Amino acid sequence: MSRFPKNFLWGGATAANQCEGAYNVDGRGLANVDVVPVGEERLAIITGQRKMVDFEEGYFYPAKDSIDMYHHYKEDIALFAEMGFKTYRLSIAWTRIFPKGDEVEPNEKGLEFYEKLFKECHKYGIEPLVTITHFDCPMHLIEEYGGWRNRKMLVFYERLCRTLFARYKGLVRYWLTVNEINMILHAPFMGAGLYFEEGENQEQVKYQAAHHELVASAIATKIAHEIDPENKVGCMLAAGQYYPNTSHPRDYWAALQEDRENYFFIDVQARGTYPNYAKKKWERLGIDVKMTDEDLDLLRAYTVDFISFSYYSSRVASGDPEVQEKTEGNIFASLKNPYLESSEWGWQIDPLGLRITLNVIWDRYQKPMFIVENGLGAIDKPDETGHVADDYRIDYLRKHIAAMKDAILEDGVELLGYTTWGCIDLVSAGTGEMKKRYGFIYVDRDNEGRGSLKRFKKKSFDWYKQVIASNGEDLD
Ligand code: P53
Repeated sequence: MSRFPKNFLWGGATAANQCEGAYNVDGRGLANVDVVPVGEERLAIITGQRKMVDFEEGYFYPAKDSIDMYHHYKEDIALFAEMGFKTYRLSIAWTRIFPKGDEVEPNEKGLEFYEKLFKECHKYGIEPLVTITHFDCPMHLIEEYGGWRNRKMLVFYERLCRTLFARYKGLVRYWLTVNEINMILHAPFMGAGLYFEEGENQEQVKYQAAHHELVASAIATKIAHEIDPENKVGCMLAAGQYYPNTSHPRDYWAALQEDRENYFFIDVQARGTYPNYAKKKWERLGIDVKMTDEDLDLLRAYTVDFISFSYYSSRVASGDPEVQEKTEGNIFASLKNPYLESSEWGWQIDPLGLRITLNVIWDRYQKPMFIVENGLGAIDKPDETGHVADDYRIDYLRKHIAAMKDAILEDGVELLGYTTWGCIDLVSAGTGEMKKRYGFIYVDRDNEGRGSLKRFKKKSFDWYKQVIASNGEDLD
């Protein structure tokens, strides 16, 4: 009988800015994600259309305190261990290590924090999986240099990587260079610290910044291997296969174009060269991405060891300009798929789409994969004891794990592990809300920042524990 691989890495995932809080503690500097408030203007700010570079009067900034994992990490990791996590994906807050981003010497307090955290993981046999930058860019680098549009970012990012790889050698083996690297096209301020001036060619700026991120990622892979040959470096894509809206060839063509917009990044990181379709597109749009021969050598020589991605939903594309009905509530708004149900935030639920996505990525790259985000954002209603009966979340995860199992056992894709998104409730990246919860662990905190911050196990906590204990055999 075929089973999940013996060393399959089950676990959960978070990102620094969405859970740590303690935004000004122990020398931490200000980052882009700190100054993104909840509310109507959030979308304009994360997309770089409205400039907000500091805290402004009259806004609420949820990342300032978040669920204060900075001070609760021992308690939280103990809970992860109780579920049997084999791995915990987290991200480094760049501004804890280099508060402004361009210093030469790192902030020892910041380095210590993650060192303690990684040791805490190892105490329980949990392998840390570290995202080097997850929607995270020091504000100083944005104001002084323009964020990733500036080539100097290569130097600052390399310094960050060297510092991390040297300091955490033996403690961390799995690294992701840039979270959801394709997000730069959809939420450029959140993804890459970009905001735009009036009349600027935004596509030009985004692709130039993307080039810098891609080269930086190759450099990171190079030095990760140099510092410790045990290191495994992955890229990270916001994935979700596009379906054609109908069998009309122009709809298939549209879906192919949309997929390419996303796979473009992974084509470079996994294959090492810019695809022809991208060069042609740039030509057509008058985009001139400045790159050196050395850049191209680095991209070619240092491709990633594995491909990680987030998956929440599949997407739909149409080549018919008349077809317009979009799903809501998602930076990756796509056409509505009439065959699928939606979450409370309008994200469509498609477990088979995960199997499809896994197969497409496997066919395209033949590199080991890692699902590093998947889950259901929902409104949880705790009873008087704080317990949440989140059967809807169990149902979502069960179906997605079953689909992943089919991809491994029936289709033969190579998958290293699976980490659910927001294994403990945290602040939503898209909306900044607290009430959009993904966790196995409920955190008493609301949209306005009120609450005791107490942690409670949800029903899904015990369910996931049993999934891991049975290595994915017992999903009921
Ligand atoms: P939230 C949109 C579409 C796909 C992935 O998102 C996305 C987003 C951003 O909204 O981001 C990833 O919190 C991201 C996480 C984020 C998670 O998906 O908006 O890597 O930081 O929290 C879920 O529900």
